[in-house]
Amino acid sequence: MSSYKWRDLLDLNSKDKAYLSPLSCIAHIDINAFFAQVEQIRCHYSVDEPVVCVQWNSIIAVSYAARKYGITRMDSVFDAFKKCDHLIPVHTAVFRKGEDFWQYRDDCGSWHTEEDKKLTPEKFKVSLDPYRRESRKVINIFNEWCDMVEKGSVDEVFLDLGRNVFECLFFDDKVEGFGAMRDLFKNGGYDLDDFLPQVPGKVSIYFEGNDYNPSSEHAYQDWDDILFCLGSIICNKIRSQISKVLGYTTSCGIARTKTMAKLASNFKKPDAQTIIRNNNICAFLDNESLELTSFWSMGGIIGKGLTQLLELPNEKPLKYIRDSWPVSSDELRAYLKEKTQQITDDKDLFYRPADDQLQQMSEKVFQLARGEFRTPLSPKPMVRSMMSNKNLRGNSCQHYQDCLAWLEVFSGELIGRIKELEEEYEKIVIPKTLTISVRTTKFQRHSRGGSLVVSGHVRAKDLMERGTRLIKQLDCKHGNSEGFYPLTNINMMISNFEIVETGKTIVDMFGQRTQVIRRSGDDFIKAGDQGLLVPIEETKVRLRCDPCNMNFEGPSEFKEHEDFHFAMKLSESLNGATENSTNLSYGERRLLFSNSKRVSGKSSQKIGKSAKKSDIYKYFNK
Ligand code: DCP
Ligand code: CA
Repeated sequence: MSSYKWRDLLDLNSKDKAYLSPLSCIAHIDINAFFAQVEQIRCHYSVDEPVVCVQWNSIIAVSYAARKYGITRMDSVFDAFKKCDHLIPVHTAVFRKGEDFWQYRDDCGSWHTEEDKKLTPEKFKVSLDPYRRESRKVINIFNEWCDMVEKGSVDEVFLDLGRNVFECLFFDDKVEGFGAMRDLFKNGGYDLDDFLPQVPGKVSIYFEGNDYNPSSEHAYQDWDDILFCLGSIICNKIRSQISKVLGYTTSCGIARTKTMAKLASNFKKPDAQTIIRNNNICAFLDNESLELTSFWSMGGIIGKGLTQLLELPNEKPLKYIRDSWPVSSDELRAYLKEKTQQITDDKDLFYRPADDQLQQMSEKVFQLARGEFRTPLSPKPMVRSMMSNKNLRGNSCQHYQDCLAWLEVFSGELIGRIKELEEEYEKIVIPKTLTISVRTTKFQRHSRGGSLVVSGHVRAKDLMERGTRLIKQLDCKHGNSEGFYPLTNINMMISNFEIVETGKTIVDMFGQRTQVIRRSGDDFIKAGDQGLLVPIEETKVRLRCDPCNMNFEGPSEFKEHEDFHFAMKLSESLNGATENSTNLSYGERRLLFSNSKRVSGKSSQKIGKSAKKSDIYKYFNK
């Protein structure tokens, strides 16, 4: 008979209960050498070419091909060239001071000898936009497969596979051999507290990836093994789709908890997946030299402090925890309490847990050492503020005009991020407050903030205008003081976000108080004066498409017209657009066709390296 109950299995079907079930099945997937892979694929290098992603002189991501030469993130690009003379450094995209868009400058970088090819922090600001964009595409794939996705960082996620494995076990026609179990489930002749039947003697599914199993335990002792096996098949499919559609290799771990899944994904890189079945948890923790500080959230001072307080040995420290405190976390808590009381001088301690933390901390350590620390997956809360920041070197900001040039960059960056947020949550995000802050050579900080009055989608111009007024005030007040210029830091922050459901018109958003001209696709403007809201009674809402010079009677006609533009955009995305297309917004047209601010031959924000100037396929695919 199984050691699991029907309740444990059925709980997998609940998003709230699955992570707590003894049959929980969690995956962690991390993109290998993320920024380096993005650049390798964008620039059409092969996986065997030693690509590194560079920010100024520093390497921020090392491809696995470059790792073969012993290159690490600690190396400067110059050190890396010493280790591999055919290194392929690719600099991140950059904003140029005074411009509100980023672009790749693929023939530039600090390693070039020609002065005009060097990218310097005095004139540029790094943009991580391309990586966030790629990250979003990967997340979209996870969301297609899984109803519970937690974004860990820009390149990693946790997946609760509960519903996926449940469905596979009971309903997937391609998964054979579980007929008896399916009949039992359908007939419902069981009590939730009944134990599950024995797993079938003959199972015709196979683990995909590396089933960590050093002592060659039988593959299918109980239903958890079956579910992990199904989980491994599902993860392999998800990872294959990412690789096929986007080109990225990933590493994946499948285990009972988030912490174990993360350790498992880190176990084999690149392009691998490791399954830690419940029977093999202790073997994995003990044989693979894992310690308390190996766990996510224990890497810092707390893990180090607990290692000291618990006097953990170097050899198999987690086994030591299990053996020393075998029954419950109460013993561990009592030990920790006594120990902290013995050491009175804080200088001798890395970390002193407060009394009210002891209970929680001892439970956590007790569970971590057994691979049993269960935490729910949580969707990230929506950000409520955003900052674009620049640390300034030398004389790169020595007067008011320089400030404006950096504000252009910030406005462009923040608008890009607002747009991302809007796409991610399918909502309209309207920042209501804007703050400019500067730091002087004398380390003094000065800030000025104020409300931002915008209607509908906020534009770079809105941020720039408001920012300009604020920086003017700062400049008037402090600009002549000694030690103000050159500034050492300047930033723009937007906050106090108003979140509006999409699909609502500006009238829905602001009530029957606004007079609105709806211009094109999603671009609203207020009529009349300086952006003040005008009572609706004064005039009827006008629905108008400026590019086509057409007015519309009602929202449905207007929507139909919008759909026409959307379809045309899609067509142009495949076939190429012309400069006089009415389906492109001003910003899109400028990005695609304006070379005025660009250096020709360089790939730009929306256009891949090899793409034709009018090929917006990539853009609309994003
Ligand atoms: N990153 C960075 N600076 C750091 C750490 C990371 O800019 N100090 C960026 C670049 C990485 C990305 O974040 O590509 C993801 O970080 P990871 O720690 O996951 O490292 P990689 O994905 O580069 O490598 P791995 O294959 O080991 O996960
Ligand atoms: Ca990674």
